Amino acid sequence: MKKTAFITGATSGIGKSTAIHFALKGIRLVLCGRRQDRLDALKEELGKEVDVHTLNFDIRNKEAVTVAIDTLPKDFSQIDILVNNAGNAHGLDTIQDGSVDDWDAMLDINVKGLLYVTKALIPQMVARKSGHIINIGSTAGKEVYPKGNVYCASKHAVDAINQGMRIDLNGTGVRVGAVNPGLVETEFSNVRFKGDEERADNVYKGFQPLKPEDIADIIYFVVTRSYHVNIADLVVMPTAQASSTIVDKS
Ligand code: NDP
Ligand code: 8X3
Repeated sequence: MKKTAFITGATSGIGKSTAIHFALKGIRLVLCGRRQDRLDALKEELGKEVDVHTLNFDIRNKEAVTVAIDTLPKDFSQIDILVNNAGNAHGLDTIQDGSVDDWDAMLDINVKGLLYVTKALIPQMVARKSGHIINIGSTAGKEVYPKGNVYCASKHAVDAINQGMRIDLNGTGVRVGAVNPGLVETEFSNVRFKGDEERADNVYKGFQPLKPEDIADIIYFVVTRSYHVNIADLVVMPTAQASSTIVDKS
């Protein structure tokens, strides 16, 4: 029987590439995001390959998350794979200059939103004694970089939650693991710099960054291992990157 994946943040970047990769491999999809036009376009395109259902909610809205998941149509209600991907950085400022609104956004989306979605989907996985949760962390969750403060904190929290989920779900049959990318060229920096495209483009200039397709390929690898194999925590960087702050742009 075909598996069904629930992907948050499917309208762009890593989530969108994962949706495309999964569809081409025959994995049915529940795709989430706030931009309805993009959800519609994905449904139209990927619906040629597999069954696709879309959900439009702001992951910060606890009630909207719960209602969306609780009212999934019957043929999409069994979720085999959850990719907790929705997230972004907002701003790049010292802690003394940072915006409280940016901090709220990062903690509410990257941490609390991930928890709301997971909380709503875990019970069915535990009841079936099967399921796979992939948490998209970051190298920023392994190492703090200058002005990264709260974004790094949010991704360190994802790292801790990933470990905690795996510990607590041990023995239930549900697999839990994280994929932690370094620099991937997506809309990430555009969001971080609030639409300043020149500043966003500069982040990826002078070296070959990862493409969202690279991460999608890795996520597909992670979810297609034999059942007794759980990739618990995977870090992937561009070859030109050695750490959050060391990137060869020569
Ligand atoms: P993008 O900006 O391209 O995609 C972010 C996705 O998250 C979009 O689909 C967006 O959908 C969704 N999203 C953002 N805010 C909300 C919200 N409030 N409610 C619902 N959905 C939301 O960035 P990436 O693909 O790069 O980022 C995906 C994940 O990868 C993030 O968790 C990020 O932290 C992580 N990551 C990214 C790296 C990079 O270098 N790009 C490196 C390491 C990790 P919409 O706007 O339609 O709601
Ligand atoms: C995204 C990678 O280094 O831009 O998590 O924070 S970085």
